[in-house]
Amino acid sequence: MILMCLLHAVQMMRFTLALAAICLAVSYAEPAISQARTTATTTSTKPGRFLSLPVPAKCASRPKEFSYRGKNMFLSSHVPALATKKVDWLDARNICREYCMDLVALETQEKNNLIFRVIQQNDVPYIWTAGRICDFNGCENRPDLEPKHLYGWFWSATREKIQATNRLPQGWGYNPWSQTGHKKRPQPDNAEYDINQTKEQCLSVLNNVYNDGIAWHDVACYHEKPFICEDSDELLRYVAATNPVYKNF
Ligand SMILES: [Ca+2]
Repeated sequence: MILMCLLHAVQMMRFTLALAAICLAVSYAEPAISQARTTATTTSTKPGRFLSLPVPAKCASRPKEFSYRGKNMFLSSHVPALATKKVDWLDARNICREYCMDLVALETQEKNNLIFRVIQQNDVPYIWTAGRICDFNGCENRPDLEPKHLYGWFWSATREKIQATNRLPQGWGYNPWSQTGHKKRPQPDNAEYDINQTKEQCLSVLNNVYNDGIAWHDVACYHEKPFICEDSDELLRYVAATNPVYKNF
């Protein structure tokens, strides 16, 4: 019985991962507007990209720089193999995922404060987070996500919704979205769309790029940035269930 349940769980996980890979194959990555393309090349130059599956040996030896509530994290620029790497949003996710991690999700003010401190103390100019706007296949016919710029954002790592962008999030003492940007308007502002018709679909934390302190910005996903990875319970469970050698992480 236990074996059957385990097999069922593994099958469900495979299905979920396959579904996630299909749903997010259309995801592209981006950073600050100052690096915006000026041509009409509006989509990724790397078509047909998918989410990566975890690599058990990398999961077992993943970098553990700091942790929050039992989840290990690392800043890519502090890992020797990744120190000089700046990558687009999907590449950042996939690098994390090979370690059984994903881009960091900032669900609470306490966790957001921790990540803001890491950025401040290490003088990091910007990072990618797991935040993305739900505007790909599977996000249509969802009145709860409309209008998208207010209600359509979510943490791709956990598929958890992000609270309305124009209000103080419940349980927070400040709105993490910047109140300014390229258009001198509150974020998200989809500003790059006016320049080259590239949508700002990914969530980056920028460090005072617009003299606005450390704050959230919607940015075009093709921009290349360092990133913070966080343990993915889902991927760790998947690897533990499918690879008896890696039971304990
Ligand atoms: Ca923006």
